[in-house]
Amino acid sequence: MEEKMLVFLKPDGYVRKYVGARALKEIMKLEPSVDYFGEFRPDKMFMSDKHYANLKGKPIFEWLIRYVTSTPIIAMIIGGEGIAQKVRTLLGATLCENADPSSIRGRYGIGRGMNVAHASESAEVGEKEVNMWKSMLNILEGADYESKAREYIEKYENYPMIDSIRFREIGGDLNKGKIKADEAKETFKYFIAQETDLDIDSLDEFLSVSVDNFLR
Ligand code: IDP
Ligand code: MG
Repeated sequence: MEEKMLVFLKPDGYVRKYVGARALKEIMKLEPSVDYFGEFRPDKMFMSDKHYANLKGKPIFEWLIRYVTSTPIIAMIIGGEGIAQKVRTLLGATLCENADPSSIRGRYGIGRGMNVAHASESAEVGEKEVNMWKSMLNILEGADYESKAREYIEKYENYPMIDSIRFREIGGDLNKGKIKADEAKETFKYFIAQETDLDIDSLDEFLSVSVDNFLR
């Protein structure tokens, strides 16, 4: 049965242009139908009370909401036979260090819960999330969202990328107290500036969240 699901590039996948394009390219190889593709800035209330409401009370919850609202995201509604399971297999396990090294999260995640993209975990969750998000997104009848996705991939698939292992090394040193938070933040800023076309001065909260990711 054709099922629908929600996928979005989280702030690291949005800011690190090659990483996001690469993740989208792998997903598009599954040849899904594309019902929506676009940039969107979710507000904190929507993410905490709706999208991630089931995770309320978890120790990572406050950090998670800061993370996913630290920049805009790229949201996508896609469809296909068994699509949720296929995309989840491409993504890999939740925590980057546990994910298969050939998976999207294993290869491209900054570390821990900074893991490139969200994808509905099943057909049932997909239906729920698509309904929840549809009312927020401005979906235009007859728009060619598949072309928009392909244009985004083409634009960014040859962007430079800093090996995610370098982010994880800095994060590990920070976690062990070998370097200080402001030093880690400066290094992340130096890396990210090479990977993005966004104004680096607009990414201060994203850089702070990236540092805090390794301090918990
Ligand atoms: P999923 O994204 O693989 O479905 P969920 O359990 O639904 O994983 O958690 C949502 C998001 O919360 C994860 O993708 C990740 O960003 C973050 N997260 C979940 N558990 C942890 C954790 O133990 N440490 C750090 N981040 C976590
Ligand atoms: Mg989930």
